[in-house]
Amino acid sequence: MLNPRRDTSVVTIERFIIEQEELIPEATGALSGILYDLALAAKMIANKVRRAGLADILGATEDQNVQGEVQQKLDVYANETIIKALDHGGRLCAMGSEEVEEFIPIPKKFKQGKYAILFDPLDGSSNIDVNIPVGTIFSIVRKISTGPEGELKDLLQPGYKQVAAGYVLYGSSTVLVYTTGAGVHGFTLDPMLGEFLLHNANITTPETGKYLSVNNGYEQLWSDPVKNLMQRYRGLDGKREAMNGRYVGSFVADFHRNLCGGGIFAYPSNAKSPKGKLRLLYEASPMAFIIEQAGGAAIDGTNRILDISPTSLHQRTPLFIGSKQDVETAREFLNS
Ligand code: FBP
Repeated sequence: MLNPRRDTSVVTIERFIIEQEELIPEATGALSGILYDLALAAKMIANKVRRAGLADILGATEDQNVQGEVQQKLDVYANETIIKALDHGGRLCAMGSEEVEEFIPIPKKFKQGKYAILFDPLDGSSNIDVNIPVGTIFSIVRKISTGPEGELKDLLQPGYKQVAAGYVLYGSSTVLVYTTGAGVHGFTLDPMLGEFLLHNANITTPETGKYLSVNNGYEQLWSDPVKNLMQRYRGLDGKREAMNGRYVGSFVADFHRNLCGGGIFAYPSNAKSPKGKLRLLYEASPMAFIIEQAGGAAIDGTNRILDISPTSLHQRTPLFIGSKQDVETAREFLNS
């Protein structure tokens, strides 16, 4: 239980992480160290994103990532910045990134650690060049392999095994939101101080939401149960008030709005993408951990996202995530 006496003024993320660590007697500081390094990487990426139009960082590279997407220059910068911020601290044994096909081992010159991390370095990268918010998503698990070095299996763990998850939103301000399983906490980067300051401890999301975030452009490719579900959310079957349609096309931005204001983000499977689009390990699973900690829910249509056992690093999953009642409605429509 967090210190009830605390007001939220001038609490840096470092101070907050230390205080949370003190609540766990067996903590060694390794997880705290990873969270510090991520906060530093986020500041560096925010700095680039803020000046994107000025610095030669907009536009695409000639390369494609494992998803077959053209890599944006900022994708590459964000990916390298996170890897360099994390690889030498002696806290990690393996990394997995949306931008790298294979798992990323820790260079032999650095000490191996007891955690592994998965991340989407720049989510919503199709929005970079048009100045729409983008984000970074991360998920941290414990090392389970018994050998001296990390292995792929350390990354392929079901979501309920996560010890921490979070995201950074590079929007009108830069916000970092994370959980270590003891509530969800939000920090805003003060560009003058260069510090992430606590703006909201113990974030919760409403039971029933007002925002519907889905790409309607795929409607003709949806199954009938999905079409009927969307009719319900839109209030077209007369069973509820219509939800407000809001879709930025950056998962982190859509998720953050709905976390704060209540709502549902849906990326159903469709005839062209039978597994949906979003990746389980570094998009759906970390956000599922956060939303459940905030009182919401996340399913693939039937299963709890956090119970899905991953079989490959970049596997995709359909996703319905947000306010508990709205996710329950999805489960009813998609399993009747
Ligand atoms: P990446 O940019 O990390 O590949 O993320 C995928 C993403 O851009 C999500 O942020 C977003 O919710 C979704 O794809 C948008 O997809 P679509 O354009 O098909 O609606």
